[in-house]
Amino acid sequence: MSTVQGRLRIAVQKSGRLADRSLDLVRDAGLRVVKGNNDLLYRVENYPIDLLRVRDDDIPTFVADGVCDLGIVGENVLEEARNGGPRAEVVMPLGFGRCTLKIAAPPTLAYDGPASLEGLRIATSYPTVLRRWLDERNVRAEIVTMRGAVEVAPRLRLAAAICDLVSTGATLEANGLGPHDTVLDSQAVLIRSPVAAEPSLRPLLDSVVDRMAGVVSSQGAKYVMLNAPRSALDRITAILPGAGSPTVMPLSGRDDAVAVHAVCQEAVFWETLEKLKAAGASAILVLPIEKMM
Ligand code: PRT
Ligand code: ZN
Repeated sequence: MSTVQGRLRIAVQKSGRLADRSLDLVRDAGLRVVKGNNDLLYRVENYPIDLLRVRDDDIPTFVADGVCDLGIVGENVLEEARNGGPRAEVVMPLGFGRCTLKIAAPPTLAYDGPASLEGLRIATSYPTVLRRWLDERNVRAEIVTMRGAVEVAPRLRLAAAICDLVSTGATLEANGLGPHDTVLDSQAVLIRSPVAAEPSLRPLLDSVVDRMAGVVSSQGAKYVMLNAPRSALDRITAILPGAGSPTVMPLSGRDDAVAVHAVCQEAVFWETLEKLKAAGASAILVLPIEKMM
């Protein structure tokens, strides 16, 4: 049995690095979120859906157990929560919350690949992920689990190296640590419960997933319109980034030129426009895409 009778539940981080973007995604999918008097639970006023706002570490379990139907969480947290029990299914990567779980160490440690860690102590908040990574490489090392401030472990002589999340690398640098091997590349993902929702709610659940997929795929995508000489059509469509097959339409009163419309999945830079122009394109328009399905 999943969720409260008659309502879907989506687990999101209450506060922290993923909280705002998670809420944005929910809103962009057309769910009108209203804050109730309960801080843990926000209601969606236009659908029978609640947002459960929790610590990110609780999200994988809530979704795996069917307490929530969907969840938004970092892959790092999801992987760390693997325990051999039922698992939440990853629906799709969401393109935000990117970071890397990395081995890092002071310069005094001569690091030359995972084997350099043999017999050492490594501090981390991700013991499960690190253990798997070391085992796969036949490295025996001792893992010290720390909830936070992992980067100070080498200075306190608690560990010879660390395994921690990095985004800009500023924290490592400030602590005199150098980045080495990558243990995991991570970003926020949408996860779905293996426990089936009530039959009456399944179409709504599918529609929320589809809408979120639409929001994610339209992010960064642009609609490009231009006029092209027929003779340069192939060259011009080849320049359009990630366009698939564009729509080509006649221009009234002109046999030598056509209008080209295309959805570009990748960023369209000034350089691209300059190349299009040099190839003979004119009247180039680049428009944002609000929704895509
Ligand atoms: O309270 P709750 O448990 O929900 O939150 P939390 O404190 O566990 O997590 P939070 O909000 O800090 O991060 C949530 C998720 O954001 C993580 O699980 C990752 O998936 C993702 N994320 C993305 C990051 C970072 N980037 C990141 N840079 N999580 C942590 N960091 C840390 C990093 O470890 C370093 O200590 O931020 C610090 C700054 O990083 P640099 O490299 O930019 O200096
Ligand atoms: Zn957490």
